Amino acid sequence: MIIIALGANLESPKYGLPLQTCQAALLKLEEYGLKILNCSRWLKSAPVPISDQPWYVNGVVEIETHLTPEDLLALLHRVEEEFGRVRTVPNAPRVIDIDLITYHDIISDPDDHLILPHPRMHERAFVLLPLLDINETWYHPVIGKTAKELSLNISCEQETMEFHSGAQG
Ligand code: PH2
Ligand code: MG
Ligand code: MG
Repeated sequence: MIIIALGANLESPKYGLPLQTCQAALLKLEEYGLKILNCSRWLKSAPVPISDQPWYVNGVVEIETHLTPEDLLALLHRVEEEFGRVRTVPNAPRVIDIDLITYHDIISDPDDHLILPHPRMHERAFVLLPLLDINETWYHPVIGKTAKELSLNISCEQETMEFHSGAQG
């Protein structure tokens, strides 16, 4: 299973609110040849670490691709750039962030440029909770726990909310 995660907490001049930007980014990734197999619900989530940034919109998507993990990551970065992502400091607010979470059962070497599974995915509500929509039994090959088990250990300060019908995000 290949999983990517999307997040946004700033409006984008071209695509609008964070939810619309995430949805537009998915369409763009399809144009670039990724096949979208499953899409989670979208969540609103408090910034991690806690700060006075706007809340994020987050979701995860299961995809299929013939790209290698490195080429897939390069494509994700290219789409981030096309959507106006400007990299400043870590965890800065952003119009779009697209992360590669897991690529089948690949486990990277610790000094690889691309760490798989994503090194912080197992502690983040905004990745784990949407992942439950897609596959609760996904098994973290390093930690040895399922997505469901990992979700039970999420720290309680990570607030999340579901979108209600009609919400625009
Ligand atoms: N992304 C981060 C850092 N913190 N917090 C939330 N709620 N959602 C995110 O997508 C997020 C974050 C770094 O990429
Ligand atoms: Mg990220
Ligand atoms: Mg990122």
